Amino acid sequence: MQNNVGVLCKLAVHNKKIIMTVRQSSDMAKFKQCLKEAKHIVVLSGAGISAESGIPTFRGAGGYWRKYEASSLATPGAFKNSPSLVWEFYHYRREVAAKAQPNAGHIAIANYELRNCKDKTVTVITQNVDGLHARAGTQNLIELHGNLYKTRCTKCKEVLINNDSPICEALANRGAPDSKIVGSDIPVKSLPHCKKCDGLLRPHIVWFGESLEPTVLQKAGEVMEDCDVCLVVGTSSVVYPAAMFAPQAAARGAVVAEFNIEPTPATTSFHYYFQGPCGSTLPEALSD
Ligand code: BJW
Ligand code: ZN
Repeated sequence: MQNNVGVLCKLAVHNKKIIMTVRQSSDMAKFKQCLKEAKHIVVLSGAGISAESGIPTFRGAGGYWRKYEASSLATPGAFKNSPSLVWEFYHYRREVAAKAQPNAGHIAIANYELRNCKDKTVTVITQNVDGLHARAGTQNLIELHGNLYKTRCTKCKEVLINNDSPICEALANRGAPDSKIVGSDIPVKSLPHCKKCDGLLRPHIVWFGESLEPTVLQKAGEVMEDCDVCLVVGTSSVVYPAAMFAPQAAARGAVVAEFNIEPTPATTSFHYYFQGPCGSTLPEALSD
């Protein structure tokens, strides 16, 4: 891997751009030294960390289910318009994620936390809803956008863990990603319902246009504010508020390293960039 790739590190905070005189680096040995000296470490992850577990990312070729862009179904409007279609989509994703296994990237992070928890804090802030960080053994975990295996009642708002497969009888053998399948016709009464108040259940996931849970957002803000090193892993850094976390940390002086197969709009804001599949780059970065 090339050292000192020679990109000036631009730190953008809101619309103010500060040009720093440091050069972006891909010097793994130097980054590992920073990690050694750090006391508070945050890993901010996105869909790319689960790509090597076979879970499609949101943007790019894999980000379609049937003819729909995944992000067009992750909206309150899509659920209002067709709860049946949106439940098929989430049923499919629940089944895919349940069969997937945490990969070398998830495991490297979990093992790093386990080895270092006596003298450092290591927090994973994930945008992912697949549960793979927790299954790899990560303890200190903030799930910003919810979880595929939690439901929320649209009426009484109760949030419950639900690992049923299928989540209801009517969704058995549904959710195939085949682009020739048109529409979805499961009657609302046959979709998952609340055992307490009989309200329609929805996935406990933050859709576009919805606010993140205030307590979750506050906790994430606090650990980002405290961290001295941040690893930004497998995220396109285009979805807010998560997209601003790492550039803000870099702007106040934290060391930020990005791990991605390709550059993102945020890459030039960061001190280190490690290009490649994070199932390979993370085990190297987080080994002793
Ligand atoms: C690899 C790899 C390998 C592949 N190794 N790397 C400010 C400005 C403009 C807009 C807004 C703003 N503030 C809020 C908004 C609106 C909106 C937003 O951000 N829109 C943008 C798209 C412009 N945000 C919201 O609505 C948020 N709510 C909010 O802020 O409320 C207040 C508010 C509302 C409206 C206006 C203003 C304020 C909520 C966002 C919720 C996001 N929800 C989703 C779907 C739910 C989860 C689900 O169903 O699974 O979350 S969207 C989707 O994107 C999902 C993801 O968590 C999220 C981020 O995607 P991610 O993880 O980065 O994945 P990809 O696919 O984009 O990237 C994968 C990356 O991996 C790529 O870079 C690859 O190269 C890389 N990769 N293989 C390493 N092996
Ligand atoms: Zn209810």
